[in-house]
Amino acid sequence: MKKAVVIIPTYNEKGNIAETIQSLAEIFKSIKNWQMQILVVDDSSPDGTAILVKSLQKKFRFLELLINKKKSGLGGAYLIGMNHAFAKLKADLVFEFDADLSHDPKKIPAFLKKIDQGYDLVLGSRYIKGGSIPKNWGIHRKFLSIVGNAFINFLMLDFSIRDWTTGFRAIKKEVYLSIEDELHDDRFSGYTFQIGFLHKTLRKNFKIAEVPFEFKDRVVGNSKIGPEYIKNTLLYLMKVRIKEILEMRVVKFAIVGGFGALVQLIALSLWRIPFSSEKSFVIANFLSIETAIVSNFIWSNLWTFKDRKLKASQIPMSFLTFNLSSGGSILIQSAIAYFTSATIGLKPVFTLPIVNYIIDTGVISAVVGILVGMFWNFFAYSTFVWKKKK
Ligand SMILES: Nc1nc2c(ncn2[C@@H]2O[C@H](COP(=O)(O)OP(=O)(O)OP(=O)(O)O)[C@@H](O)[C@H]2O)c(=O)[nH]1
Ligand SMILES: [Mg+2]
Repeated sequence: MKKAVVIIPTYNEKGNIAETIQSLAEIFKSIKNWQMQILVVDDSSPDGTAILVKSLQKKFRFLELLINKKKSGLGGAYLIGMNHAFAKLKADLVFEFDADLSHDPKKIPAFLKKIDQGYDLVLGSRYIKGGSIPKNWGIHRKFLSIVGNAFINFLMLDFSIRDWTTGFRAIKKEVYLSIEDELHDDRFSGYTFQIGFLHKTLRKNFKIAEVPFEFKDRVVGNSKIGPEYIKNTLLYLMKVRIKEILEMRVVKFAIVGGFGALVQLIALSLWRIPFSSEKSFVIANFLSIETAIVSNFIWSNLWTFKDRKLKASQIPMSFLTFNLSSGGSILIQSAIAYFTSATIGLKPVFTLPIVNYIIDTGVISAVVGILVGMFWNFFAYSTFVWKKKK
């Protein structure tokens, strides 16, 4: 039979832990196809939570206790707990569960059902049908929780997960093993652990499901969550997103292209020093374009397409192809300009306020030309110059 361990991190939960364990024990009686266990991870709570848990072990055979000498934060407690559950207790699945009666133990069979159906991680969700946050929460807290989650959805450009910050979860061993190495980082010691864990699971394409539950406010004891939580979580998310976006090839391509335009302008003013006469402006202009092309080629090879980096022997031919591809984009832009003037003609469309600049069909066709040209360049670079390695 498969084994599931419910991990409960505790810090000063003497007033809650007995009732939490009792209510879990009730539910366990109804679960037939999973062997259920509880693992309390206490950070040597000054209120003596661990002493109480020890006395409860006599009554509940399935109750395990781990004691941390130092306060290690929520993430630290879960890391130690998961490691113990999977390595020592030979669990196939763990639950994350709060000690303060906020999570509904009656929902555990619904989580297990999702796991049996093939999901890898199940979230207890307050923001899907059937789930809720406490009615008595102040407008401030409701706003923060709802808007915070919506913000994360937009930041991630992922709307498949409704409750990113929930602390009620079921996690399969495979998920933990595949991201374990990335979790031993100071940033994950606190509440950031939850968001970081979920983000990494999502990126590894594990199957995630949500089960609704009604979140109950804690009645006894103090919340350990502080304003630090919001700041750290947002900082963490912004950082990983910026990193992810900068790793996208199109974004690198656009940055290299933008930088190339700047190089071209600077090169033009430099080439005009040796080629100073009016007649030789065309030469200076050509050389500045070629300088930008060289810069684009180097940065594309070192950064945009670094996973397909060219061998030294390939560089001369590839540079020629690169030049021809870039020339293709000039041809496309010229063709669009010709087509516009020959068919629609150059007509004013609207005037930009303040600067009084007239946007005519010529300007619009140039913008379209640049975009189509960029599209062509990206296509040509990735198919002809930096071919996919087989
Ligand atoms: N071992 C350990 N447990 C912790 C630590 N911080 C929080 N916990 C436990 O983690 C669970 C969630 O903490 P809470 O303070 O209830 O956080 P919350 O549920 O987001 O906030 P509230 O809505 O105010 O209850 C509880 O069981 C806490 O006792 C810690 O540093 N170490
Ligand atoms: Mg709580």
